[in-house]
Amino acid sequence: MTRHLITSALPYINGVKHLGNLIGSMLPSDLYARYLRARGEEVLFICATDEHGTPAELAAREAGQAVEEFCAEQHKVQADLGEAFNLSFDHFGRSSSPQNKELTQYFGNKLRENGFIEERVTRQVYSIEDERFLPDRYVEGTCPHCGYDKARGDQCENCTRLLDPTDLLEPRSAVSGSTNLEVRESKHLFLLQSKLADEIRTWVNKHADWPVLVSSIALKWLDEGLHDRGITRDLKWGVPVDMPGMEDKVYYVWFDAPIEYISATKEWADEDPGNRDWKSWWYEADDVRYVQVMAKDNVPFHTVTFPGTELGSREPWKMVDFIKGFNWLNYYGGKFSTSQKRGIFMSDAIELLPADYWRYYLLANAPESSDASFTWDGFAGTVNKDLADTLGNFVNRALKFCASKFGNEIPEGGEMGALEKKLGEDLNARLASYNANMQDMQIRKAMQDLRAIWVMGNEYLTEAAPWTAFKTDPEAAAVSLRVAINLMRIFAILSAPVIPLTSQRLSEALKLNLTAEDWIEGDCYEALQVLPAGHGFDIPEVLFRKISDDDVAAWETRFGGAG
Ligand code: B3M
Ligand code: ZN
Repeated sequence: MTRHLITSALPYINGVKHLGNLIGSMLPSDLYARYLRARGEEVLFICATDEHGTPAELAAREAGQAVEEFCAEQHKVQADLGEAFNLSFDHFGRSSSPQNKELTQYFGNKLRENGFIEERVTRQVYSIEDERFLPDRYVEGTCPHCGYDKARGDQCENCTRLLDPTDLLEPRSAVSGSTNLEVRESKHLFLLQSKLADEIRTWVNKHADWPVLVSSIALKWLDEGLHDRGITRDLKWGVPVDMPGMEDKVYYVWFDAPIEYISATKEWADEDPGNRDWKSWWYEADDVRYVQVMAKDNVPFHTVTFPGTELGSREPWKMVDFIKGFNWLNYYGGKFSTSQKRGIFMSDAIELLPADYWRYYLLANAPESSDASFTWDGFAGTVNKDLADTLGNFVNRALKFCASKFGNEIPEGGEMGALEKKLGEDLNARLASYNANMQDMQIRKAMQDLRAIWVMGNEYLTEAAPWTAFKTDPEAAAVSLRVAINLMRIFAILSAPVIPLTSQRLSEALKLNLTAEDWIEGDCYEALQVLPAGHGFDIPEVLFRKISDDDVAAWETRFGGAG
């Protein structure tokens, strides 16, 4: 039996994540994990906060906190928001964990032993007042090409030319504004990716099933030629380099962050060592299918850099089998931005509406084949049409009508006929497509299938018309209500990976005791007959409230809309 390892790209620690981050990795990986569990598969779903690097240090400084304290607090904030959105991680770890320190140092030493790491002396800008080396992008000054006075040491945003910090005129520290800078020499570890390039390419080429978005980014990087990369930094916050003469250095955040996928698995196992084995998921793990989910900017690090680390270890570490990459979700055509606080953040979203509204909207509009744009109008349209009118309305009107005519249990009498046979066949076809799209992680297509399945509920009721049938043929009305309530059970099960909370509410209203392992296996015509006459139900509160024009106007004002 194949076991399934799923990792979501690790959200960076520097603040609450926005909806673009959510749909770029965490939510689609959760959908996939939930789906596979429902199909009875063994799943390990891992995520963590990515905590090292200069942006974390600077965010902590801005918050007036020590970086350790800042990260601990932000980790908790992100873990709580993950729970609020029902992200079903088996473990939500921290890249600052002792486990990650150990494994990062382990990989560093292995690579060095195997001749893939060498020491080189680099020249870097040092800020005397800040008492630190400045990463290139934290040196600011005037661009020598276009005169733009806020150019960064790595690139001029105005003319897009790539720069070296020493190219800048009147350079200053972006941390403090100090102009008291000098260039100092510093010794660093370099990962000799050029030596691994052929092996990495061979490995990439073995994965013909990767989405074009992913393989094209990987091949572009390989085609441009892999440069040897500095993998250490002169910072205090990070995994310390445990090599002589390197005492003041830490590993570069992009070196230790992917290793945290492994380390987080170890964190998970260390919580229950008698019952959990991290290594069997990662080492000589031939029975594991490993799927990673991420936004497109992270693809190079997962198709080239991290595989290079694994290959260079010369040990049989589990390498990724399938990568699902996403484009950007924009906010009114512009970027969501954590640093500029533009767009909608997970904390805002959950305060406005329950998780399922966002989960469904985001998955149905996932930026899969191209970038997508969030607008409040679009959001309201999807929620009102699909969730409120199609799914919610079907449930409430059928249950209410049934209760008023037959009481709060499934009515007896009558026989299923041609209409129900056709419904069973239509369901079979759609479910096959839904299963296939879920397996392939074709998220939008899967959501179209789910919506089409919901639509069958209203279409069935419209044709069967129990409200008119009741007057002349109460048995016929009883059949269609019985079938409708069984349909609700089917909806509750098939919708669970997408809208788990609503599914749970339906399960309670229909007294189903559904678990995360339930699915509709086999013939849907049979599934239409699972709940027998006499089975009791409650009428749930309205499942989804409609979003009004006033809501849209208010939220556009609050969050900034088109303007
Ligand atoms: N932390 C995502 C980002 O901040 C980055 C992902 C790491 S995955 C190992 O862009
Ligand atoms: Zn310029």
